[in-house]
Amino acid sequence: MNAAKLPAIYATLPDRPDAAMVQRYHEEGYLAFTSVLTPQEVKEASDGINQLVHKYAFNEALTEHVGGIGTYGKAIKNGRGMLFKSRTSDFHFQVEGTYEARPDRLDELADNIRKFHSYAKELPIYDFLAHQHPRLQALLAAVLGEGFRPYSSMALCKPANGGAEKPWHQDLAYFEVNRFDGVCGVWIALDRATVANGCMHVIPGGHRQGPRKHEWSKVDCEIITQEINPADAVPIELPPGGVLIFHGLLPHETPVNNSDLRRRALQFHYQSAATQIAPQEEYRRKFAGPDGLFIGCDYAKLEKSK
Ligand SMILES: O=C(O)CCC(=O)C(=O)O
Repeated sequence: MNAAKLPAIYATLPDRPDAAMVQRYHEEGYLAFTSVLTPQEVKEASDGINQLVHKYAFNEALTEHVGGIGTYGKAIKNGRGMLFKSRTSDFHFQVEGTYEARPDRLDELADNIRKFHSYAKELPIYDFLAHQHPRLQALLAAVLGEGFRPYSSMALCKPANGGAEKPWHQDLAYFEVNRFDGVCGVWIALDRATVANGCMHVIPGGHRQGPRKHEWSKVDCEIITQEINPADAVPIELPPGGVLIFHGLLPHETPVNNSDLRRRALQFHYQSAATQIAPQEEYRRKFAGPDGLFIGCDYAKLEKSK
């Protein structure tokens, strides 16, 4: 591997990222830092997942309990899994695959969560990490410019022994916005993330090629195989508290967790001041192939295939 191919992983996140770091983000589409959160912050953020499961799972007053996201479970593997939806906000979480959640086994349930959605306001630690952590906020201002705003909070966890893959995709294949140069994700490891338990893999510089064609497979929405070369990918292995920031067009994936160690991570997305939610038609015209047809994750098609 030559020096230019070494993953852009730094030991520490400075108070103010320097110009070379910011340039590297724009060239490679990502930066990673092994040591950002304190051990106490990692523990609080990880314990928070158990706290939220204890508060909301099987609590009929707070959550509605449904059998799979919009019943997409019949069409794609990653749409399976029991879903607990808040009755008063967008907060919801989904259990991994066919795991049978039980009210008398809530810690076990917390170890078998696949997805947490819209959770940033659920606990002070998430609010702090998403909106106030000084060095993360400085990093976001450096890559997105002043005036950036939160777009979403969506965490994927990978239970030990089979936590499912998230295949190759670009986040902007999902996000209906008016421009593609001002969205990024911040991914925070809560457990050690390795190749064996499903760490992030990215294609350095792959954001510069623009939107790629996605289709629904039996697993999820993914970039078609002709438009991705896994040999170009680098794994981003991180210790607990390590952070990856990545461009909304950067192709990335996480493999199945075949190890006996769980892999939890938080994720927050942000949009620049100039980036707005777009009418669906405008977004679909932009995230299009040479023939002008939409090539992102088309939920209407998935709906039909149910
Ligand atoms: O954390 C993961 O396993 C993958 C997260 C991801 O790629 C996504 O949510 O878009």
